[in-house]
Amino acid sequence: MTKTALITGVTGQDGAYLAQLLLEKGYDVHGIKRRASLFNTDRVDHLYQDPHESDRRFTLHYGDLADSTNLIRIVQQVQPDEIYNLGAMSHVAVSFEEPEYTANVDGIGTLRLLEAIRILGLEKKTRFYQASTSELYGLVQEIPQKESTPFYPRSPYAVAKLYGYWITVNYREAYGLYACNGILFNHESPLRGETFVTRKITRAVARIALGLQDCLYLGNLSALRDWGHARDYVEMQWLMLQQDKPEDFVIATGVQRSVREFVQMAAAELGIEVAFSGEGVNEIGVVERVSGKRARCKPGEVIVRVDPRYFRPTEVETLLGDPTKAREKLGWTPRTTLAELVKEMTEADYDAARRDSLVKLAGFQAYDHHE
Ligand code: NDP
Ligand code: GDR
Repeated sequence: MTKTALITGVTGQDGAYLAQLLLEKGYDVHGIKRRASLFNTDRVDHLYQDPHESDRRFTLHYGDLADSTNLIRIVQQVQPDEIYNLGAMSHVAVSFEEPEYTANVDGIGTLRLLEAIRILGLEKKTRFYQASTSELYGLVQEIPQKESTPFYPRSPYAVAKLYGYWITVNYREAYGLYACNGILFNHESPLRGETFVTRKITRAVARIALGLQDCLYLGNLSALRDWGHARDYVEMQWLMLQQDKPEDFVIATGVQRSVREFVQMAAAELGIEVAFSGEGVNEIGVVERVSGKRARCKPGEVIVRVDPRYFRPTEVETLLGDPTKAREKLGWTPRTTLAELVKEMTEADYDAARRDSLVKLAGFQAYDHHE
């Protein structure tokens, strides 16, 4: 029997990887996308199937986690075996600017989906995955963090996700729903949004190497994170819904690095050695050595500076996950090392920057010439 999955947030980083994985596993995949004034389906365009194709297995529906009538209608129409709730206002810094919207979408949005399952009498049929987060640990109470570590959220985003976490647990206990939380630590990829720190770094380093940008402005360089690859983490999201009974799992690599170290790793991929000096807002990253042919910058150039506008009112300084339970019960281990992740992201951004650079330097002329 073909299984049917419904993914909220299908146009996001994880949604794109998960949709691909489920299609490969033979699922019929439905995704919810938001109406926007510009195309917003770049990440899933390669999966798009014309609505006129008879054996279409990937379908997009307009919808929004802020609209319960729409969610109920889509769930009724799709009758999913599995719902993956990945949709969210997912940027921690932006949640301080849009706290009420974040609570509505990330917190109450989760409730709306769980209620849709209940209202439609699908408690026995539909399994539910909630995209919970290491941000729940916030001001950490224990190192490393595992499933039993107490939460201490530090942003409107994390507080909204705390509601999403507990309402998922509550519906599991109250109504016998197969509902699980994946407590995922940071996971990245070439599809990561450009304003999250890893992608901001790999994109900037590539552009600096090619002379398209002079300097990268960052906030807290000392923040420590446990970074994995999104492709590995969506596999776990699926695995969590295939067990005999629903449980919550921490998903992490167990390796921690600072933002500063991430910059150095990404720059090194392109032959740029960066040394940091100074303190606080005066800290700078300077090119110490350049090797190979890919980077045009010179030793002595300042390519990283601190801009306090990227500081958060309350920061999460350190996160490090303990994925022992996932390894033992799901047989899950991350496949991609941090070094491989940094390489993949930097190479992808270097290719993109090279295209920009070619267009800037010769593109229009070359185009005219060939016409
Ligand atoms: P992205 O920001 O890349 O994607 C978020 C998705 O949610 C996008 O498809 C976005 O649509 C959609 N969305 C935003 N607001 C709404 C709304 N009101 N109604 C419906 N959909 C909406 O996030 P990721 O893919 O990185 O993360 C997926 C989930 O996992 C999120 O819930 C995130 O909070 C959580 N998470 C992520 C981690 C990470 O490190 N990546 C770690 C732990 C948890 P649009 O494309 O139109 O903006
Ligand atoms: P995070 O990811 O807040 O952990 O949330 P982000 O990449 O935004 O920040 C990581 C750390 O880097 C510091 N930082 C900067 N961050 C950004 N975005 N821009 C900067 O210029 C910058 N300089 C330093 C931050 O202060 C922070 O400490 C991500 C999201 O995907 C959430 O949805 C998810 O729940 C968590 O990961 C786990």
